[in-house]
Amino acid sequence: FNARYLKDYLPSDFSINTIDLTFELDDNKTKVTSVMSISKNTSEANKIILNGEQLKLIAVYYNDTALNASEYQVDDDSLSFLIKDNECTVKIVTEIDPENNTSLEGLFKSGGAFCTQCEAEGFRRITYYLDRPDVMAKFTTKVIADKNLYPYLLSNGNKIDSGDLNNNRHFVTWEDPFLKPCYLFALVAGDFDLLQDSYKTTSGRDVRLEIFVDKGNKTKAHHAMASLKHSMRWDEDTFGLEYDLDIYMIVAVDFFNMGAMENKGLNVFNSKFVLADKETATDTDYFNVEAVIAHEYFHNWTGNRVTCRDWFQLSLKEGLTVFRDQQFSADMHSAAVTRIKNVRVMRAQQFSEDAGPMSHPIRPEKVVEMNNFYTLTVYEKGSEVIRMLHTLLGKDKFRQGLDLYFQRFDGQAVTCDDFVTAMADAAKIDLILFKRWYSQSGTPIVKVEESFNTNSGEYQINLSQLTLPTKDQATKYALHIPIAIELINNEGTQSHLLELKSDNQQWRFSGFHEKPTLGFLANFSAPVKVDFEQSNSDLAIIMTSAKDKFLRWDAGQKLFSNTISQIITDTNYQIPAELIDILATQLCDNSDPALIAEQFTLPNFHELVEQFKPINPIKLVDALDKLKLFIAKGLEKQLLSIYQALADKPYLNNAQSIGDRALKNMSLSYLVLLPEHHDLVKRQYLTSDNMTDALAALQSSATQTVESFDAMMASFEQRWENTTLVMDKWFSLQAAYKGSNIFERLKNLTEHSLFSLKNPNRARSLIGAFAQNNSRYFHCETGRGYQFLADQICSLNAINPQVASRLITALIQYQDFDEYRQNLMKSQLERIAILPNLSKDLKEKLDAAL
Ligand code: DPP
Ligand code: ZN
Repeated sequence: FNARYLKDYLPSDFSINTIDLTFELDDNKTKVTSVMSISKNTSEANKIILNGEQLKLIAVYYNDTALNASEYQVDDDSLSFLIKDNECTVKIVTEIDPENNTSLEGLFKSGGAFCTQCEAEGFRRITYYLDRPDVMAKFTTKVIADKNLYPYLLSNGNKIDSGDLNNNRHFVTWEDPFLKPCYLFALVAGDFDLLQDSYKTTSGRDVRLEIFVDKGNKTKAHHAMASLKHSMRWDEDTFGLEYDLDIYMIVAVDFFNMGAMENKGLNVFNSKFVLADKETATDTDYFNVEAVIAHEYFHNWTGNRVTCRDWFQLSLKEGLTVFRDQQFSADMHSAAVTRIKNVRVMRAQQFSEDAGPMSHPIRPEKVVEMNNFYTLTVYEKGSEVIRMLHTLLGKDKFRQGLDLYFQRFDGQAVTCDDFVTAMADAAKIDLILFKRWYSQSGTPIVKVEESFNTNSGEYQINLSQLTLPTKDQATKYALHIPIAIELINNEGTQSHLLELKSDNQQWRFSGFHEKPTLGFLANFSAPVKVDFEQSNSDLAIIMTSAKDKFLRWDAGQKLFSNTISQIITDTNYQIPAELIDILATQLCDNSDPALIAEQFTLPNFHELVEQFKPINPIKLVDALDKLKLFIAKGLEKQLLSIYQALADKPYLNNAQSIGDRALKNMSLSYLVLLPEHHDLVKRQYLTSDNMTDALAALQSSATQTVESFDAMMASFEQRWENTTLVMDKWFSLQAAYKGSNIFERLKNLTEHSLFSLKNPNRARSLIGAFAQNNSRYFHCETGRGYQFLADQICSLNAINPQVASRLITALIQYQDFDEYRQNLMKSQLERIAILPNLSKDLKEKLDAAL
């Protein structure tokens, strides 16, 4: 498999101006006819090389004349022939097999429906084409299928024709007036329930909104519809961006590799991010549905109207669109809690990706399989980079920069550099150094030293930055890092934004009577690690007095991780009772229950691995358990009274009620550590009328091996066996079970009639959840946890390489653990590496890791 490099980018020799597609749908022999008008971009161009994979070529016509086999070359991934004229028409007929397409790229079947996924390079599994995002064409799509089985035939744009055909077939023709790259092409055919609504844009355009879901699920689509309308309004209010077609369609399918896909006018969604009602979806699910609906909608401007020149620029659309969806969520909910959730993902997952064998800048320079670069780095760190621009420019200038970006580039395929330059030009600031964030991988460590001169009242901060070498880059340079701080003192807290631009820098602040307490990195103003030792008493001051809620929360997290560090290093360590006093003050503040729940949520296993690596994972799990039990005992009375006060509050779907449930279930997660409170779990499970509470009860039971766990799980299974998304939760709960018979259980689960590796959600719900959430057994001494994961990856390699490649993350980051475990993990990777027909996806990661 060959790597591709950003430095080798060349514009295409040819343009495809229009493409007319005709699909005659059939489970195993779908016929695709493509008629393209092609023109040369340079007079030297003569041979066109079209991408194509897994296609059966039926015929090629050049200006209406069939080419014979000597006039073209076809191999496993391309079709090439001469283009003699400056402008010509090429017709290509191919045949594909959607039913056996388990990779879920290109055209495939999900349940009874046909659907497509073309990003990044799936269109080449539909027909031969210049499958690259800078080739933008006008698409017309005619879909033909059986009328009873597939009453809805959908594609991008506006419906321009429809009618009946022979053999009980019908057709619909769609025309997308906007030029687009083929990764935004979509087709869906099936029988659905349809939820319809409409939206009037600020300028008065009426847009039809349609959400297609499996039969019987219509009532579960209302939240998605409301979320869509909120997103449309928000983007108009915040960025002046309106929708541009007369119709916006969303289709929910059960078999989908990703979360969702922003195809022009026809989003295809993993049903997990559409369907929600209180019985089947948790508050977190509701939040995520809204966020993903918004994300895909926002792509219409940041991604579709202005798209990427090449796939190395993926963060151009993803980093920016994640930033936009995060801002939207922050506006719709508690901004602090939303920010905390973003930061946890960075610290628990992105930092380790950035330090691991697949480390890459947000704009990668080398790619073997593009699907491997839909990463936390490109998405989440990419969003943090946009957020830093927002912080440096301020809200108004950021908006002006975005306006200029659209003014310059609407309808084009552009680069990350183009984006930053537009920002710099609009704000009239220098962002040359800032651009290094796009080319440098790794997480900078910012070291903080402070001093105070009692005589002069001058407070000094000294910052230095260091980025360690990563697998992909040995040499690192200083970055432009915006650092928001608070200087907390009795005379009033000051906020400042420091711009760290070199290896070392100092700042002085005067006029203090006593040393202020430093709140560092307010709102997580940059994606960095901080090296700064603060006393427990300073942390306690920040926890109660910082203006920025993120800082308050973060100080508490530091207190927890300092404590865990002590427990790990000193087996006789006695956790100080003062910890309980500090925490108790937080329980009294009842202004934001969701925030309190976050404050009491310990840093998770993965965040701590990142801080303490290389580490013996079992010691870490033990330390976490010990701290949690200490808090449960120390605050038992308070937690119990909070729990009881909230236990019987009726379910409502509003911020207060969601926050109350978060706080209640946080309390339960501590109380369950004390056997005398096990009955609370059972009671909550039996009396709950919503999935949030039922699931919280089961989660608490799985992690504490509460006696009634199996009985509750059996009743849960019986109730939900026909509800796919809920059964995913059931499998995940089983995977998190902390009993020593977990491996027999896992074996039985993989043989369960409802388990299948062909459905990505289901595969992830068992295998991913085990590797991610059951650290005690995934990392167990025998190596069985690693073996289980490797076995499943071996099977998935042939079925769905993308899903296999995601799941291998837990093994390739072996450097995070002790040597004994590193060896166990490596030997599993070596087993996978010798698979016959190893996919490109896995090969790229294994080559990096071994
Ligand atoms: N472009 C999709 C998204 O992130 C992923 N395929 O929305
Ligand atoms: Zn996206």
